[in-house]
Amino acid sequence: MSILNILNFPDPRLRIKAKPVEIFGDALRSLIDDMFETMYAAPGVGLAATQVDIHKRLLVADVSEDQDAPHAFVNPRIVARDGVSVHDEGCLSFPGIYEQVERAGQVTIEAQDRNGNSFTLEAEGLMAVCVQHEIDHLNGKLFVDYISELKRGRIRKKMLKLQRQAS
Ligand code: GNR
Ligand code: NI
Repeated sequence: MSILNILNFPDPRLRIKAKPVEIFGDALRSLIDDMFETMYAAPGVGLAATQVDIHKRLLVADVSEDQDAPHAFVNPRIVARDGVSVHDEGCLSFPGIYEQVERAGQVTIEAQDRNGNSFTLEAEGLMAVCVQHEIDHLNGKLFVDYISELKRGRIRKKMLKLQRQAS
């Protein structure tokens, strides 16, 4: 297993739209394992393949306290949404940035698991927030796209400054 490099905003690769996963096999399972290891090490509650520069429709999530409830979603689709919830969101591609985002409160997700078997999951609370945030990543959309252009510009400047200092 290995920890993968996470792209930081405003890296243009975060805007690439991911393509469906068509081949299920050892390479996919090994990528999923690496994504879990990367997410747990960060630590984060979710990670989309886009964030590790892999433009396939695949995400991992674990919103449990004890990091003992791993969920992998391959080719996920939200097939129903209900209610509204506003949550303070962070993103591993924006270290130190938190913003309130309004999303659906409950979602029904259809996806495939690591072996290609289809399943349906109803999510609410942080899991619902997380899956919506991750599916946005797969579409090249970021949580700062929901806030004002002024705030987004300030965040962009702050991120670029941090990246200059780090290199
Ligand atoms: O670790 C994460 N925490 C989080 C908190 C509130 C809403 C969404 C998230 S997802 C984020 C990890 C991440 O960047 N996934 O793409
Ligand atoms: Ni994110």
